[in-house]
Amino acid sequence: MSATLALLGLGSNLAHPRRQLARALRALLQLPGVHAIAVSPNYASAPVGCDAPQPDYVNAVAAVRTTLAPRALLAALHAIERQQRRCRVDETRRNAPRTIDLDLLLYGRRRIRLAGLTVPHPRMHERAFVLRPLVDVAPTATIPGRGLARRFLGAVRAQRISRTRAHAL
Ligand code: PH2
Ligand code: MG
Ligand code: MG
Repeated sequence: MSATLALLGLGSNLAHPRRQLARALRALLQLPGVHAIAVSPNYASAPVGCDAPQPDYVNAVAAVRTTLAPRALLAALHAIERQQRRCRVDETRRNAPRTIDLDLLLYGRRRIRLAGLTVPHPRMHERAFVLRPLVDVAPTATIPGRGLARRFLGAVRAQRISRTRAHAL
């Protein structure tokens, strides 16, 4: 089976976010059928779209080559979230704070609409904390149906994000 380039969003705003991102990356690298190509720097930003105050996020994007089908890849991402004690049952509020959030942003040039899985991620083009690290690792990435990801950077420049250090892998 041929490998597909997938772009994954990582985010955390609880329990030592940088460590959470490093731990999730290590787990990603160990997945059978997933080979990391590039990982962006970490970026810190205020929470977007949250109704109550919560800590700032640390975000990054990883580019991987994978032979896993989209559903299998998503299941593997959810398993890593569970290993890091992300507790979805506590997340009665939309966008509740989380130890780790792993999002399948892009899967090749595919558009996918399945229950619980929409690719491209429907809000990725509106979020600086996704676009900036995505363009770092994949400068020519295209969001199917929308065009070059980097073309959306201008529209989100009012969203403040700042490069921040990374925890050792
Ligand atoms: N994730 C969300 C909601 N809001 N804000 C920032 N800055 N970073 C995130 O990763 C993030 C968010 C839902 O997944
Ligand atoms: Mg998610
Ligand atoms: Mg998310």
